[in-house]
Amino acid sequence: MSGIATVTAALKSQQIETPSWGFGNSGTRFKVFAQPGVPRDPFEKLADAARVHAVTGVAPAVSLHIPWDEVDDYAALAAHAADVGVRIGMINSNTFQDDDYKLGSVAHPDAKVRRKAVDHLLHCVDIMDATGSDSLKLWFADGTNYPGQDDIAARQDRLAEALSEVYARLGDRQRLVLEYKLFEPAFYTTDIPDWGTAYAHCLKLGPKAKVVVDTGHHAPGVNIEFIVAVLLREDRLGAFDFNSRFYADDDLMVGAADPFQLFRILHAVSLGGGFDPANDVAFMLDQCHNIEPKIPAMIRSVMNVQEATAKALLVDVDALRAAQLAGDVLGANAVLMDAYNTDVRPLLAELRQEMGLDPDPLAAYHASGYAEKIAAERVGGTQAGWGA
Ligand code: LRH
Ligand code: MN
Ligand code: MN
Repeated sequence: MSGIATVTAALKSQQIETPSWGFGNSGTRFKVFAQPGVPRDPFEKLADAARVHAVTGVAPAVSLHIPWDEVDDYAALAAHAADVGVRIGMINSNTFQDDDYKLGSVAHPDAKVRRKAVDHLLHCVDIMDATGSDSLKLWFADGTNYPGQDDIAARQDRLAEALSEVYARLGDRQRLVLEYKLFEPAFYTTDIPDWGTAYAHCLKLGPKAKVVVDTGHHAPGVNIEFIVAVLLREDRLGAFDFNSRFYADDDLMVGAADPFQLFRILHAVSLGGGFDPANDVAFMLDQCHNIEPKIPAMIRSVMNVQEATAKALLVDVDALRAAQLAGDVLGANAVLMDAYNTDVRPLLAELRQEMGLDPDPLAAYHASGYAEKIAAERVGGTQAGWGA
């Protein structure tokens, strides 16, 4: 295959997973601005996600968040996903919304609360069984607010014990991916604050445990591509939660705040073999659309990941290696910048046409009349949102 054929083949096979919660109403702690046509249940969230896939062709999987997406019949939900043209992706656990979790969930000092949290995680594995999902995605809000509030090492022990019980329950084709976050909602210690802590737990658990890099979960200035390169080298990069941020965990559309960082991260993915489907790196979006229309925002985000991926794949790796080995600092940097500064939009438009799609996914969505249809149909009932 020619260089460009390899790039287009990789772009066609890349899958970008969308989050069910990104289709619901969300906001800040100051206000949730409700939007017309927002889904009222998980079935409608899947229908909306299917529209994103229909116009982009690369978003066939949808992450669920439990209990936000709790239903009585998961086989029916999976069947509905297939009917509308998508499938259920990762199952995200939620052990942060009950009053019981005030002092934590799996690291809580009280064994009864830990039991409740682990039971929820096991319930999530049951849902994986019922839906065919292969990944359990774990993020814990656990931590403390004040020095002395709890014992840091004891909390790690409790966390490790909970993780190993869940790990033991996984089937042969199932895995868990563990997400870290520097702070929030805990402000003094967070029990999994960084990739090192997540990696240490994954190493102890075994090969079916990998790390999730949420691009909004680091201190400002952290070199995320370095983390990605190291995790890929250790075969422990499980997934991305893509979003962008200016300050903290802003959950803005991916590629909006710092497209160059997104390119650098995806360049590290490319060099580390992360685009090879055999390496099982999931490219997920984890963002909340507070003021922007949700389905178009998701389409835009998928396109932003595709554009950054295309640029990363266009890096002339041979020229880069030659410049690096020759100690040509400026030459090596120029190779990278040439790729970053390439306008890949015509390439992606052509690729979409080859896939039988409209070259302009947003225009295709707007022309479809879907937004008007759901605004008219979805009246009454409670609109699902972040936390509903
Ligand atoms: C935590 C997080 C995690 C949750 C999601 C709703 O900040 O990134 O992935 O599951 O937000
Ligand atoms: Mn996340
Ligand atoms: Mn987050």
